[in-house]
Amino acid sequence: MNDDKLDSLTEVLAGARRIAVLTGAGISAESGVPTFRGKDGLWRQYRAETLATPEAFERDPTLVWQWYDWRRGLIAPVVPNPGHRVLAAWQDLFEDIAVITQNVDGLHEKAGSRNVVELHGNIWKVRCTREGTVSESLLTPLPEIPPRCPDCGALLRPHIVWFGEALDASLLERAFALSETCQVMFAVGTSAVVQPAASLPCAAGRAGAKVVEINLEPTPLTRSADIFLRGKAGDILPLIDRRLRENMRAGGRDVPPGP
Ligand code: BV8
Repeated sequence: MNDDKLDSLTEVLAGARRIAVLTGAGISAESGVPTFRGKDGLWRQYRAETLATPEAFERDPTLVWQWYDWRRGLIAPVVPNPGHRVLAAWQDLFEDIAVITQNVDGLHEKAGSRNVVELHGNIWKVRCTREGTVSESLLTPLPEIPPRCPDCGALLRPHIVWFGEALDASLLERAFALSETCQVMFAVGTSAVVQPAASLPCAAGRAGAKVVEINLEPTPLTRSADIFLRGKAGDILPLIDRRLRENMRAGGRDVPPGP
């Protein structure tokens, strides 16, 4: 990343109070969580419509649960990477930083981020298909597939938003409000194709925020972003963090050491 881009970004950040960050599977890739559309992505081995849809669950709940149980097993041992940790540490630098994630792996909370909007749910939560009650289920592998509600015996489903399902309206409203009132909006590790999440950075830009994209490659968002930083989130976010803290200290701010 060239120094001018880094300097102009850290200048904007030094004056910002409210930051919003939309993250996708790419921020968890360096923790070992497979992405969806990458060369070794989840969708390469499976077709989305056969698994991550309500119709698939209706047709074959065992198959869908086998896939999620396998993913839960993959995610259980992974830990947050430097990208997650920088975003958590920025809670001490900015008045307000919100992480809006499409990921279901829970790694932002594990890294210490508190204001996290999980747009697509969480792979460690299950929901009763009859009563709608949501509970946490950390057992992996699952003792029985498909799992059933201990209260009523109905099927449990992953508390995850599938294709063709509406997102939680209050979460989506909160995500747009955060995007439209921030001074800087990051889009980190997302292919920016899944709606309505992909519309958030555009909404932020229309509301006057600086839009900064961090990705290995350009996406449909890149042409409208103010700054595109090409590379790994786990490298670029720590680089921004170091330069930002240097600038803040030079400006006389008492800044804690980075993560
Ligand atoms: C809805 C849960 C309406 C499942 C997921 C408008 C236009 C077109 C289509 C639609 C539209 N509105 C709705 C749709 C349909 C659909 C959609 O958007 N389809 C797409 C594919 C075209 N949207 C929906 O169905 C949504 N529902 O709108 O409902 C409605 C309204 C009322 C009533 C009824 C219905 C629901 C969308 C949610 C679907 N669920 N996940 C699960 O996880 O099992 S989406 C799934 O994709 C994941 O959540 C994932 O997070 C998300 C987005 O993918 P990314 O996170 O971006 O991951 P991806 O692999 O694609 O990309 C990774 C990126 O990281 C790459 O760019 C790569 O270069 C980069 N990268 C890799 N490594 C790194 C890196 N970057 C930096 N550093 C690295 N190290």
